[in-house]
Amino acid sequence: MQHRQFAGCVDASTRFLASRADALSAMHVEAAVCGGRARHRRRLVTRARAVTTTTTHDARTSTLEPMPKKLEIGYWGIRGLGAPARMMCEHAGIEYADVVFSDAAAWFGGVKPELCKTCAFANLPYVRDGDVVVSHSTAVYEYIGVTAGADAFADETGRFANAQALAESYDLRNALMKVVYPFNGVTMTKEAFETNCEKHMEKLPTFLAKYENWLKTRKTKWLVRDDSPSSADFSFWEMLDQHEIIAKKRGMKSPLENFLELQRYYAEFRALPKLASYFSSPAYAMPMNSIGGGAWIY
Ligand SMILES: N[C@@H](CCC(=O)N[C@@H](CS)C(=O)NCC(=O)O)C(=O)O
Repeated sequence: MQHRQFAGCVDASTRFLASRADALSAMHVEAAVCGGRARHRRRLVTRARAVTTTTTHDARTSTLEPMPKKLEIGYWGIRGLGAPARMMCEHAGIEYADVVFSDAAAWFGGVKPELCKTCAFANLPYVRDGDVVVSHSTAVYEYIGVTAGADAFADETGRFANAQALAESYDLRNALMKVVYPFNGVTMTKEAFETNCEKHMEKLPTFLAKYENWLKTRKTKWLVRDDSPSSADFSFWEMLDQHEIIAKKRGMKSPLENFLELQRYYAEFRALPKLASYFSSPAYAMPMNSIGGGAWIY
């Protein structure tokens, strides 16, 4: 797999997008860059990434896999809700522009109002595919999943299994966010964070047991499929990884200690060859949560 990366270089990525005749993408990157003054220009980090379409991917040999497409993912410069979308594109070998906003003005005052003309729900993350704009993380993951083939389930049972596993991961994410950020009114001080984080980690096995039992009941390698992770896997794995990191940072044991099936699952996902370049990329090294947003843990 060949990657052309233009890390942290707005002009290069803009040129890249334009050279790919993706006029709308280029316009939005320009809008993000030019929407602010020069200092905004310096602070906005836009990365564009290309994966050659000539690469042969195992997954695409399946009849379930549609042709690769060119997408744009927009999110802040954190893992947050953006990481699963980035991972999904990397895993599928989809050609995509990873538009990273590090300046609130560039998003709220520039790109968001523009995208709202197409999608009134426009938010971060979003995925843009030509004229189509989709926001809300789970819908974004599902859009990429359908586009990439990860969510091309053999029947409706698979679709609803994926929807449930995805919704459960969002519940877990919401529980974590009450601890991580002050804006929800629950964790307003560092002291409250220490207490709430402890309680959250104590409650985490309740979530993990559900996933452990889900895998044992379904007897599938991934949450829905055997042959490929689906959108729910990318979302849930990100949650597993964030909790592993939090546990390490706090000198705690792995939350997966008593969950053998999840240990297998976590390790096998991390070892996916198609994600190797993602795990060694700056995208995986981004903080989990926003320092500017007041997160108590990154
Ligand atoms: N329910 C939405 C929540 C989106 C959201 O809260 N996005 C945050 C970052 S995690 C944001 O800063 N959005 C920018 C905005 O409100 O325009 C989702 O799942 O995507």
